[in-house]
Amino acid sequence: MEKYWNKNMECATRDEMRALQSFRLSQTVRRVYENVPYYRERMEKAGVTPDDIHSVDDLKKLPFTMKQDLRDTYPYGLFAVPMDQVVRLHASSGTTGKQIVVGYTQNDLDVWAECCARALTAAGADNKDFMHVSYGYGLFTGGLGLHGGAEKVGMTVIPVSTGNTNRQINIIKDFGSTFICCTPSYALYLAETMEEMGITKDDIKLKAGLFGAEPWTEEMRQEIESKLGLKAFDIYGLTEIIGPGVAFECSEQTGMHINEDNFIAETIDPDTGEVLPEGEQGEIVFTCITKEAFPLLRYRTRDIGILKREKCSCGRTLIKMMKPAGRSDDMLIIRGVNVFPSQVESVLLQLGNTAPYYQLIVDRVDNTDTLEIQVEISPEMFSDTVKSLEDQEKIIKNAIDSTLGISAKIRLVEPKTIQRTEGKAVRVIDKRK
Ligand code: DLL
Repeated sequence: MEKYWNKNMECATRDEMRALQSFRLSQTVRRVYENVPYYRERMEKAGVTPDDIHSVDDLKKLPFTMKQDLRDTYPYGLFAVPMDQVVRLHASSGTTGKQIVVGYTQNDLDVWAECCARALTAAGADNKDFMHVSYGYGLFTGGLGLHGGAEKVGMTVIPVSTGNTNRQINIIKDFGSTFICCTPSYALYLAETMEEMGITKDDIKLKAGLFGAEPWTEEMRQEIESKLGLKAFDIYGLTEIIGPGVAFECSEQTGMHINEDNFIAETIDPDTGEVLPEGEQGEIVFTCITKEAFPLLRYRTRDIGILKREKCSCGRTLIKMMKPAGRSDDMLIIRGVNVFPSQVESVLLQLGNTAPYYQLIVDRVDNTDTLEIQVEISPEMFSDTVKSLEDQEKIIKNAIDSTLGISAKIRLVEPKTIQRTEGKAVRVIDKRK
């Protein structure tokens, strides 16, 4: 039996949801127009006023908001309430550029906890479960975001944060954690460390995990599930919109339901800004329609994804986004060809014989882009003959070249060579920059 946290919202009819979205959108636009001079100026320039926004169909009249707008108004220029109503700040540095700051009212924190509570409930959690939170606590939204959701569900929350992997495993074992959340790459590192400590999946009680904050493939899901003995669910979000819980997976596991009563999603052509029909791949854009302190309008996420509204066996009617292939700014252009690190991950894990650790090293030699892929081999392979390693290298090279459409140099490296991370994995080193 599928469990819901808020069945009214998660299973609303299309008409009910659209009416609610339209109402909330027009209210948010008016509030933002009245309280945020930056937005008012942008809207005036675009020739729109709140009186032009009556329904979701009018969304396209509004200008986009970009990360640069957040930087230009740093730190509080886009806040829509006085600071005495702001009870929490979070920040995100990203890999490049100045950090951005976001704020929450008490009501925003409640909305956020509800979004995460829906995700946890969809993964099967209830108040009898123990929740091990290995996302970082602090300015990063992962730790405190899922913490709030788990408390709302009434789970016994274990706020471990990142670090000291051996200790984390002892806690999972001794405290009887049944749920865990961390990045998918850290989940694998936990599995690897567990093996070194001689602890098997039968010694722990984990039954499900919520993994996100970075792209990961179906193959990686299978790897995590078999090594940790749990069911792995995807969870998506970004600091600018609220944090984790913007979208979450249900038992069907064919995409993530977007919490549409709080965030309206669109896909656009990243080059022209044109809105694409549902089902077409494009850049995902979100508009917050319940946030008080930091309600972004038409925020361009840079995440490349597909929106699908199909009947889901879980009973939820919330639109789904397919696993993002990656970010348009993570996408590498190598000799003119678009390459996502997730394509490499998928090939490697399908082939087997390698550990799920890899890094793409891109450089420019004599004006030509080069791509080297360092791949960790499994400890079993490591003890093989040179000949069989060479054969393996060839097999990987052929598979990678035909998937990516460009030629890559494959370098097999010893187990444990590629650095493990507690947060988001570093998949690319681009020396051209
Ligand atoms: O990563 C929030 C989060 C925490 C999500 C914990 C899920 C779990 P940021 O640090 O602002 O926030 O990074 C947001 O991470 O735009 C995507 O590019 C990427 N991302 C997040 N979740 C997923 C996912 C958090 N499930 C950026 N799959 C987003 C693929 C994801 N990419």
